[in-house]
Amino acid sequence: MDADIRSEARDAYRVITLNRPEKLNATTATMLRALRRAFEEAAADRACRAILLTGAGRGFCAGQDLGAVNMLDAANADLGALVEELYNPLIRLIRTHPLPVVCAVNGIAAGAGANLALACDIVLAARSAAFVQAFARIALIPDAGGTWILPRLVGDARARALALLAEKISAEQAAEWGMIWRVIDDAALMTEAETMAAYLAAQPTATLGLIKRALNASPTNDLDAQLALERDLQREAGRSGDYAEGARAFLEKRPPRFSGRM
Ligand code: T3D
Repeated sequence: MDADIRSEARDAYRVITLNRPEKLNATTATMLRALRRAFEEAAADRACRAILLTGAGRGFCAGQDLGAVNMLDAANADLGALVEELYNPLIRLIRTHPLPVVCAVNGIAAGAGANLALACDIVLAARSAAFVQAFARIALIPDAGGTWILPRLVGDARARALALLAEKISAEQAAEWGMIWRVIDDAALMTEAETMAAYLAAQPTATLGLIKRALNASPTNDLDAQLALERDLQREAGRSGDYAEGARAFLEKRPPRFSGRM
């Protein structure tokens, strides 16, 4: 594993840590490739049933490392190619990942770093953390899925102001607006995030993957298409051993023991 990314296996989940703390975990091509590999490896590991993403040091991620782009040559740089090769596959991978992905935003999340966090399924943030769509400050547009996910999370008016003004907002404001799930006191963030990852890792993993599929399809489906999709996915879920176990455990008044498989 590349030094810029740490991937640590716990009992049934992995903790993936962005690891360039001296640069607030600003991303480089090497780091983004390693991050993608870490998510792919987690998907291929049958023992892994959840992922926790966080950052080392005082920041979560300051977005693209602006020092890694040759600024003198910036006018000729094809940032579209960079986005296509490095950011887009990563955001798609996280959104469609078969495992639930929790993000513990331990500090500032700026630019693509903010949108990387928002691509995760459940976002927890330290009380001292903040989010900034920093792009317009350097004459770029929000990428890493920002223009897709922001209006869906906070509505058009807030998404426009966040993107055009590039103002920093606190974790508490982000939670109040529904941009993230919950704010946690700084000292408790990682304990709570690991507890959540461990909880998710003991749930019916394959069914959680189906839930993600249904939610991912929702923004582009009309009601009829979504109802049809729910029927199909529920058919799959209903045939799983975990459904039988969940129903049996309920009737027997005991906690379920989910295998995580279909
Ligand atoms: O390739 C492309 O450009 C296309 C893709 C673009 C995707 C993007 O993400 S564009 C947006 C890029 N990110 C930014 O514009 C954010 C830049 N950083 C900041 O605005 C501030 O650093 C923060 C608001 C994130 C945090 O501020 P603060 O005061 O807490 O920390 P700081 O002192 O500014 O930063 C600490 C160090 O990290 C500092 O290094 P030094 O002086 O101690 O050696 C700073 O230069 C470095 N750093 C922070 N962000 C970046 C960075 N170095 C390189 N790239 C960064 N993005």
